[in-house]
Amino acid sequence: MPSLPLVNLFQRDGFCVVEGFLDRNEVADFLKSIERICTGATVEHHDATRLEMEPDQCREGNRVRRIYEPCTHYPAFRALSDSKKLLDSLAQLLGENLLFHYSKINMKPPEVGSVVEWHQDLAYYPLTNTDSLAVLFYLDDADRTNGCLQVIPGVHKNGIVNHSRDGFFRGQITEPVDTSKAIAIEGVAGSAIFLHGMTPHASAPNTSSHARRTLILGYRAADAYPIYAGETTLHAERHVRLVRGERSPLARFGTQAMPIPRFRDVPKSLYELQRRFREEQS
Ligand SMILES: O=C(O)CCC(=O)C(=O)O
Repeated sequence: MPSLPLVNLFQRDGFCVVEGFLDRNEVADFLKSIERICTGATVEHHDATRLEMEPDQCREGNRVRRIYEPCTHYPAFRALSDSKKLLDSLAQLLGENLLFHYSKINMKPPEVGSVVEWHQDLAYYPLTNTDSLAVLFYLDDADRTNGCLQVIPGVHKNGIVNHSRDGFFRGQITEPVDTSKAIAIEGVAGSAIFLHGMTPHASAPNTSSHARRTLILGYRAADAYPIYAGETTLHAERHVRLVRGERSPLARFGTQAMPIPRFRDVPKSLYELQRRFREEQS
């Protein structure tokens, strides 16, 4: 039976995977850039506006957890975010008028790479409609041992589940998550995962001796306008730019109710929000 076109898979499952989206040379070049960006960074001495370090290291520890906004700060990543090949794929999923939203590189270093708890990206930044996605590019081969992405397919049309407790947004789903249908997306370096903003996803800590570096680019339809949720909305909009088509004079409203996250403060990252919640629970 021929497999469904990717756009149908994306609509049905809330994600689709394109193996070999980046070729070996592109992956190697991105890894070299990452090495340059991280060289010399330690817990004690690093630019906290650009890098987040793994916790639980000594002051000289050099394991980076996340690189913030590579597509804003570094030309090689910017070029990918503007590339025709990527935007052509995105146009099939989100339409011809596209906004770039955010970018990050989650480093998941060997042995220590942090957990990412179950969450839906759209819970973080409510929009007037749900045409929003992230593209995750594996820059290393990823499997269960180094914390490949896990998703729950087919539930992205069911709305946003609760990410709050005691009136505050916690950065993760705060009710029991039915993971019986979850799948682990193992894949070779260069694979791209197109992940709908409503698809619940997570990843385990890296227990292997291999890194699992993943470059993540967020996009949305130009008529998906941010719903103001306080200072964090301004924070989330800082890197937004039109990458294809035109800005929309109209905000399109979907049929989904959008919970408004109430943040205690502007969190450093998802990892920190989730850690705080875990600590409060224990
Ligand atoms: O790095 C991962 O495994 C998942 C990342 C993620 O969900 C996020 O950063 O929002």
